Amino acid sequence: MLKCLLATAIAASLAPLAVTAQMASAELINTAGAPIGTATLTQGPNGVLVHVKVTGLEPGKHGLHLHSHGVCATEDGFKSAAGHVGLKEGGHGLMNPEGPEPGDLPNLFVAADGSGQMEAFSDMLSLEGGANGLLDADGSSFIIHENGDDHLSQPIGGAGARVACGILTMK
Ligand SMILES: [Cu+2]
Repeated sequence: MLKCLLATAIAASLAPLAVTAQMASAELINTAGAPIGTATLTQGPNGVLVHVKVTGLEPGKHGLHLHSHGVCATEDGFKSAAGHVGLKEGGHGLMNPEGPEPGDLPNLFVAADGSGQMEAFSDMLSLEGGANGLLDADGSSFIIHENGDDHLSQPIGGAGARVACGILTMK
């Protein structure tokens, strides 16, 4: 009987995790429209876990942000993805005393063979609901920039052109 109760208690304590773990993902494309990787976001109880995996990018550091429109148009160099999620004048950068903007993320590091990965956690984001819900009416997109983000310069940390984009959709 006790064993049975324990098993039930363990099952009950594990169940909410399985039920509430919402996931969203974005298929990343380069400026030629070719697929180069995937970004995955998992909603946790106090924030969002971000995982990005790419191939075929220039080696080195690349700025990585969530932009406020779920649009990836190669014709305009991904400009129609608009600015960062939670854009705030003068507020860009993880190391900025006036920041960061919720869409700001740590850099993605790409190896000599063009492959790269990063994982990060943000308590300023949520998939749905809240001021910075990513899957709102106009959606959101992942943007990878040409250069690293210095986490301080305005408005995008000196990260340069947009070299990859992916529209976030619920999994
Ligand atoms: Cu950006």
